[in-house]
Amino acid sequence: MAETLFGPPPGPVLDVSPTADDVAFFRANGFLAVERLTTDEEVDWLRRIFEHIFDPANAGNPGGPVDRSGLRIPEIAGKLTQSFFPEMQFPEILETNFRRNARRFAAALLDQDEAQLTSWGHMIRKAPGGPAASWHQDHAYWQPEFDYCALGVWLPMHDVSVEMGAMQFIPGSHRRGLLPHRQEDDPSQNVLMVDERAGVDLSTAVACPLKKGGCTFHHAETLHYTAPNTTDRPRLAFPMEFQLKPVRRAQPERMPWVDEHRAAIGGAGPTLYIHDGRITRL
Ligand SMILES: O=C(O)CCC(=O)C(=O)O
Repeated sequence: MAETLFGPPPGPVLDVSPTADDVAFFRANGFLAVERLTTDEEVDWLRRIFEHIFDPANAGNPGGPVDRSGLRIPEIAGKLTQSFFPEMQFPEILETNFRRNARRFAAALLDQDEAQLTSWGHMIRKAPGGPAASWHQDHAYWQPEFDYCALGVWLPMHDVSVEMGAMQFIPGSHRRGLLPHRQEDDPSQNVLMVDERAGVDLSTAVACPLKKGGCTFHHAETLHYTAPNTTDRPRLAFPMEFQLKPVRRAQPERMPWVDEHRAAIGGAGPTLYIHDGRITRL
């Protein structure tokens, strides 16, 4: 049974929509920073859920955080931990300003019917001293057997600086399609980075520090990165992915880094479609 430990999302209701300039900027650059997507009250409420999920006292619960720091640097000072699909345990997340406004933006930015877009969320905690999230495209993490139409929205639970791990993007990289990636760590860990052969000019990167209540959007093929957290505070971010139902391809896409991960964990497993707190098979 779903927990209702935190009650419904607090008011006030806030409705925001993208401008024509926002849409044009996203289409040209593959990302967009939005000054306010939801209220401070709602971010505080989401943060309480976030801290509950990441509380060591709740370790091992369904949806509990997993270590995504990799094995490469065992002595790393802080961890990067991630909890998948918090809306399964707390479906009231689906009733937030955050999700409603983000879905409206996603429909306009992707030029899709809002009713066809579904979401899944994950929460990422980068502890003080926690590692970078290397340059990657989200699509690189997905299944070669499917085509996707998707974007991510990234909502921090507080003001976020570049030093804490704000999002950074390579403008226009979404127009290059899926780029070659490689396993940055042991393939069992599935920590990906774009391959040097892709020839990415990192000098064009744009960093997007945010005030609480603000967010960034990025296309599934926009290269993005977050720096190591060199502050003394944990960086808490709640990304949500919006997508059309993935479409099976006639031939799988060539994604050798996915093959490597599958081999390391003993196979592919069933392909699941996680949508709005529900799971079905694709
Ligand atoms: O939160 C981070 O550090 C990385 C987030 C990310 O890569 C994403 O949301 O796609």
